[in-house]
Amino acid sequence: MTALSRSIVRFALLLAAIIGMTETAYAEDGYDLWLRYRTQATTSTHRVPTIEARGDTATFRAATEELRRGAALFGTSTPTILLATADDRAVAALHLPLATLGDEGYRVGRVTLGNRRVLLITANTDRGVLYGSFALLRHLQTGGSLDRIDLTSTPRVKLRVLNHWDNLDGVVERGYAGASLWDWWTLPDFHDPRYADYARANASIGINGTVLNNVNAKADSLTAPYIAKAAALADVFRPYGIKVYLSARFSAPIELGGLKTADPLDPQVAAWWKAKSDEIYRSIPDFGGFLVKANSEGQPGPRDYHRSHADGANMLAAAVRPHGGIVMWRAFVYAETDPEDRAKQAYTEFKPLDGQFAPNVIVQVKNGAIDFQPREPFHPLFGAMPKTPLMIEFQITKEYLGFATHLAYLGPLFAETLGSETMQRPGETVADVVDGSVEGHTLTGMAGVANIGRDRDWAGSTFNQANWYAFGRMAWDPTLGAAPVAREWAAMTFAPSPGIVDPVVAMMMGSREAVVDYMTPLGLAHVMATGHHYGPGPWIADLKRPEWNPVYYHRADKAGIGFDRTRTGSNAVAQYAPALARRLADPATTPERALLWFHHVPWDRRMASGRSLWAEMVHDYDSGVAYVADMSRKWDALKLDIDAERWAKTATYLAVQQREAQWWRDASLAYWMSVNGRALPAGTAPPAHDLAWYKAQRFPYAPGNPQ
Ligand code: BDP
Repeated sequence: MTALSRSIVRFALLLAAIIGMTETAYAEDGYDLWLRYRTQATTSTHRVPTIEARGDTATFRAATEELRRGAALFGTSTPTILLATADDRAVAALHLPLATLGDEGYRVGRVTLGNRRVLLITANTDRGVLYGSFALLRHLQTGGSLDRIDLTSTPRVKLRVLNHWDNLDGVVERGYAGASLWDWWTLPDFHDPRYADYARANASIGINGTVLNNVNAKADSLTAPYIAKAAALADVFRPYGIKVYLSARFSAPIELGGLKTADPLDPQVAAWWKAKSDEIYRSIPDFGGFLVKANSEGQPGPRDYHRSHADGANMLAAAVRPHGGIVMWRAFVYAETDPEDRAKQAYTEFKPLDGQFAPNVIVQVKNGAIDFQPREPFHPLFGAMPKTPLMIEFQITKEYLGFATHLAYLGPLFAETLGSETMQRPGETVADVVDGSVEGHTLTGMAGVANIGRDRDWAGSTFNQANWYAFGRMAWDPTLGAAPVAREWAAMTFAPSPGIVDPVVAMMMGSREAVVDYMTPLGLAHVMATGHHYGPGPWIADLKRPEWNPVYYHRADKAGIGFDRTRTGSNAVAQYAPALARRLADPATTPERALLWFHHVPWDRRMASGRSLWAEMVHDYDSGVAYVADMSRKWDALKLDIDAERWAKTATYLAVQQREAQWWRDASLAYWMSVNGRALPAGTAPPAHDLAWYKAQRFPYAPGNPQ
């Protein structure tokens, strides 16, 4: 298309939008997320569906209102939509098999009531009805028809929780989408309308819990004024089925209660927490409970008093138990003084505690054993603590995957971890552990470190919204698959036409692998710059604690590269099930994508491709960079199909990503060459600068870095 005809098309579209002939919006800023409810129809005439709600709770009202918002999706053939719970007389008379839906599942389908055909959204609870309403809207947004519609679904995981690493001063640790959404200062008085929109977005993907404050918690969150503020948020979220949780600082009895100790076995400490919990429940009757980061990265915890993590968790669990609350106790621990391989420490600490946790404790384990890297093998605790409910923690915010500006769809990362076979029992996957099916645990959960902030588009970029979306959908059902979820999201976020969905999903599906390729190929990890983790820093070797230094993780020398986690090294492989441990103990049977995570191997090692390891690394860096260029090409081709504002921001971010992918590749190669003294394979472009230049880059104000 020539520039002139392109402008003509643009002008026509603009005109059409202005006179209301089409719903193609030009000023889309991403605020509406995937809840846009626009149609592709060229006419805006539609009838408003008749909605009959057989219930008058705030949740029923939220469902009704949402369906009204989406009225345009129903087009002209509008059925009567009936919202009713299973105990409604008319619904009960239908004898539908609703018992298996539990208290959050739903069923959407056409039924005949008396002599009326209606579209029935039913469930055992009003929350289920709300989820069903969102499912119906999603079905229409993704191009589904109302003929023979039959949507039935029950969540496989009970707690589907966002973790906000939001500080009370509005700074979000590892946040790249602006300040915290919670305006603690004007709470509890002012209810920013965004709070309700946040709740709608979460309910639409099945998220049913939110931890409001950072795991690096301040005791202040547990004071009366802040409890009142949290209660105000809980009031807004309640109709949407979302419970509020708080991160608890373990030393709060000292800081707030004036006690001399926070020893979990001290009766006064236990009594303080009990009284504090009672106080919280007086304001928030459905308070979810506490999330705790203890004895990790300087946080206080039971180990300070020579008590175990179980002692600490159980004491808190006893405080919330009378109210139905739970404790999510994090396993992300590595001690300041412990020389053991960092990847082994959580297992070493927690595995012996299996069976010692109270029934309302769930141990929250990061997807991998280090820290949210672009790729990590699944955490060895999954499958290793059968008597303990384990929830998985993913990071939705991309601390180590290019912040908000890099396009990296995390669906494949979530799916890869959840689909990993633990080999503890035949066929057992991480998802089977997480959904509790292996041991029959009913307390199950998935946590995602939120990527949400005050940015107009909530997540810092349109494509980051997909990671929030995918987290919720895959927490509801870990077996959904990354590609189907991406398709839904693309259809809802842009339009349900293959011309848009196909290229967008094609961009997304390889995007995380591209980040792995240009940052941490073949099992490398934690080679990012210090503190903010922005950009490459594989050369860093001067930080106080060994495991803070990238050189600790890659161990590159003249002969080879990689962390030996076999018997000749840290023997971390032995933390996996024996059959898997055997496989990972041998470089020949270790998947190449995890090679350098488990093995120190020579630069000359022959890879499956026939290339040497060194040539393979160079090849991976180059493919990562090339993938970004290809995403840009695909995005350019969509220019006329996507509203100008969202298109332009993404295009700009792709250009940033291109530059930074190149920087990662060049800096990494310059450094590896300084270590291995090798030349680049023939035909490979040399780094743009010398190593000293890369080493000299400083970014003191990179976002998200706690000061
Ligand atoms: C790391 C982050 C740090 C968090 C920590 C955690 O760099 O900011 O506090 O994880 O999960 O990824 O506690």
